[in-house]
Amino acid sequence: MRIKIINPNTTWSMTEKIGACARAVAHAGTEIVAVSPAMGPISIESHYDEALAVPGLLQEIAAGERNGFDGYVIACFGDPGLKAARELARGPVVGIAEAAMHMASMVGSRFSVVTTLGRTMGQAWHLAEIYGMERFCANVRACELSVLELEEPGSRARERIVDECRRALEEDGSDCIVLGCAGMTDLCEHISGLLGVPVIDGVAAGTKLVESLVALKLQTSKRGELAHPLPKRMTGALEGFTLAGQ
Ligand code: 2AL
Repeated sequence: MRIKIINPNTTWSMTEKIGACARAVAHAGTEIVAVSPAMGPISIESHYDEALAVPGLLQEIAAGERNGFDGYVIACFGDPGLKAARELARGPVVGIAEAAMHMASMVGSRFSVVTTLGRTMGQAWHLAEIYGMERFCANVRACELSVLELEEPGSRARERIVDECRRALEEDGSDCIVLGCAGMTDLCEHISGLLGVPVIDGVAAGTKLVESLVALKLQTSKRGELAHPLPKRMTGALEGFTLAGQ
């Protein structure tokens, strides 16, 4: 089985970390290929960043289809481009926010999301709402850390995140934590060890969900909304995204 994990930002140190964490949970027979798009923002922490991350992400899905991948994980907590990626892919495509929230709903009664900047909290709430996870989501909290601060060795990021997770359990009435950024993937075991509750990292959750869907031979439905997009000419800078007839 071959799974492609796409970190939709272009910071490769983060992509390598994401790949290592996915490999650590995948079966020995599963090949994990972790990539960043050839173009896009270096981190995703606004709606603008998210919109501009999507074209490069879709290029990676299209390339994955040509190269025979069985499934995909979109490794950014805003789940950018998820539905468009599903239209292009035959196999399953899972976003890390949807994976983490669904898994959290199965191991706890209510979860708190602990994310990076306060401005990304609205998107996390929006996703909880559209996934039907709002009733499981006790709160969304931010550490006011930028995504790239998570990549800085020696930064106080880890302590700030642990503190916020602890406050979440004390104040939100939640019994498990969802990590709100792919860049937090390496902190999962450390935090669950300290706090003694399930801590769900979407990269691991997404990898195992895609692995399960592929093993069950469950592909993206091509009947209706998620059918391959219609053949269409794209113009200007997006000319390369023109879709020929299938
Ligand atoms: C993210 C993430 O997972 N990757 C990224 O660049 N931004 N999410 C976030 N809430 O900051």
